[in-house]
Amino acid sequence: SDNKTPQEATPELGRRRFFNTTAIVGLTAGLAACSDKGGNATAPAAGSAPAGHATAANASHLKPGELDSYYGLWSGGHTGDVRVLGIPSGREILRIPCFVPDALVGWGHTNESKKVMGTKADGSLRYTVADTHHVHASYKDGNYDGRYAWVNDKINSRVARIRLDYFVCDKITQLPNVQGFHGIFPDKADPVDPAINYTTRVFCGGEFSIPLPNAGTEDEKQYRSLFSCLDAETMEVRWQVLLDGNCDLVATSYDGKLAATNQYNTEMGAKYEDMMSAERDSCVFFNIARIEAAVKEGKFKTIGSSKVPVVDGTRESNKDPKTALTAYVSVPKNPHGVNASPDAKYFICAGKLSPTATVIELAKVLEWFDGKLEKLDGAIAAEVELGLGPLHTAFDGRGNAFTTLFLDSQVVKWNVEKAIAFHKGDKAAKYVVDRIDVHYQPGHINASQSETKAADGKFLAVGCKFAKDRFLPVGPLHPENEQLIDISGEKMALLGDHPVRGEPHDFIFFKRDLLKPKAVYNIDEFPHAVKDAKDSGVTRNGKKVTVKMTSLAPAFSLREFKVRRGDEVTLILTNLDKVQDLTHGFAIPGHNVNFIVNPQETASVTFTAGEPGVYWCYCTHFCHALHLEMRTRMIVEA
Ligand code: CUK
Ligand code: CUA
Ligand code: CA
Repeated sequence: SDNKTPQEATPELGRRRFFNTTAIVGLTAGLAACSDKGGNATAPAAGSAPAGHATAANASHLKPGELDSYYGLWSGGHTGDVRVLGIPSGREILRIPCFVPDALVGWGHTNESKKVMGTKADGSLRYTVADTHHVHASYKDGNYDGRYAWVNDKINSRVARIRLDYFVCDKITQLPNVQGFHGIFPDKADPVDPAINYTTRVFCGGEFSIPLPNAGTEDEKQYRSLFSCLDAETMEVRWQVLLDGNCDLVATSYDGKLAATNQYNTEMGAKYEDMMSAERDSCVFFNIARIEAAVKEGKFKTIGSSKVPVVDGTRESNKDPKTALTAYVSVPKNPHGVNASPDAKYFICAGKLSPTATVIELAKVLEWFDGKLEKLDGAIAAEVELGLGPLHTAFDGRGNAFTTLFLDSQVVKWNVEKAIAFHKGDKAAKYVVDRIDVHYQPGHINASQSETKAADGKFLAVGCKFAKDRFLPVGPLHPENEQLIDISGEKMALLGDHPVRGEPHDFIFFKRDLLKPKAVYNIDEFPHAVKDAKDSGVTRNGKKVTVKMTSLAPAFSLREFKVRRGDEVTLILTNLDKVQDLTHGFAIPGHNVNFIVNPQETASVTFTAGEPGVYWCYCTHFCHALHLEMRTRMIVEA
């Protein structure tokens, strides 16, 4: 490969230097390089063949019946869901609908899921589109604790929470006065109370700056972005911070004291050429304890009809380190991605339009807040060249970082302490350890347990944005290519390609024993549960009819039920089966009804009874040898 830092080869200055003010030309040239990769893709790229690692070569091929060793949670992009993948096999095991209706389970059709998703006054769903980017899970003692995961919807500024005992979305919150909500990350501890060494907050970065309140002014210099904090349990928005520049991705420190978001638009431009006009942007740090103290002391305002306290995090108001709520560390040109190292020492911010990664030392940022570090940029421990288009970084827990190079279609493995030594002047410190070609244009990257103190350095998953020629052609729409790389040795080895339905962005994967999912629901969690088949029946209140029913393979508790044309029918179904994997479905022809009930689950739907006639309601989810016979009749009378 021709992709070398100055250390590895004679520098090709034209390619390797920071993109300068003619950056648009540079960017265009870089993107042209993307299509080259597709054009000559028949020639296998050097480094793509698994080298060494005879044992690892089979690691992604599990024998029949063999279970994966890691759970992976993948965002679904604009399918609005979250996918559960087994790693290392890459098999998709489940899709968890969150923001968007799902026909398999009836998400967005049942009353229970509609309540989570949010409805308009007429009972219809407020939104049926979404764009999920980032999935992160709750922490305890620096590792995942298996309680929750959160995912963002960029389009409508929503946060969804997933319960990891049932793998279902149980709450969705919309952020006020935020557009283009992008980065999300839970905290890992409380900044003040050492007994709280687990997640109690979720931080959210607002990417698009807007007028606040949004009264439609055209002058973009008036636009601002907000950084939001949610309560992890109640999912209510606790506070927001007003910023100069935008927010993007989010990282949190292991001690709970700091959160940060990278800013690519410190210029506060409305056009991309304006957004990339400055040579340096920022990674802005938040002093969580001080922000919460300011909120307590009433030092906030509110915006528009929102009651959420908004503190002032702008540069002008936060010049004095001793009282500052925010600290803007400078980072080269349009950074993308900020990731916390598992040794809890650093945040790494990738340059995107600069070929560099910036290593920021958290202890120094805290020193600055204490008034003990003269210049904030003294917190920059290293700023080293990696390659073109660095985006996101993962870690192996052995001091190495892995950064995706979008334009180079590579992953670069580099040693953080050596990069720091190099930055300090030790030009013999060889910080780049290895490079591997990936296929193609990687965005997110993550290693097994990477974002925990238990990073284990076994596997690396790479979200390649373009699959091009890697799978059977299926017309113009290509899948994405999630590649798996063995990182257990010094050199990386490509293990496999996994096609995934568009369009995952971010993902995490962690040891399977961190989760204890339940195969059967607790019937008491459903307030409307029909706990006994004898409670089945039809009750009428004017035009409103309630039908209560249970399922127990291979029958529904009612053989038939009668309603009248135009009735508003609410049908409540409890699955009394207690056996693992015994799910039933319930469909009514002509009434747009179909949903499932898992063992001991209750779900309900509300619909208007149509034309008089007989409607065979049937089980849609294969459950029993008599699955086809599992039916009931809805008789609609005139
Ligand atoms: S962003 Cu997609 S490659 Cu939305 Cu996480 Cu970086
Ligand atoms: Cu019950 Cu199929
Ligand atoms: Ca910029």
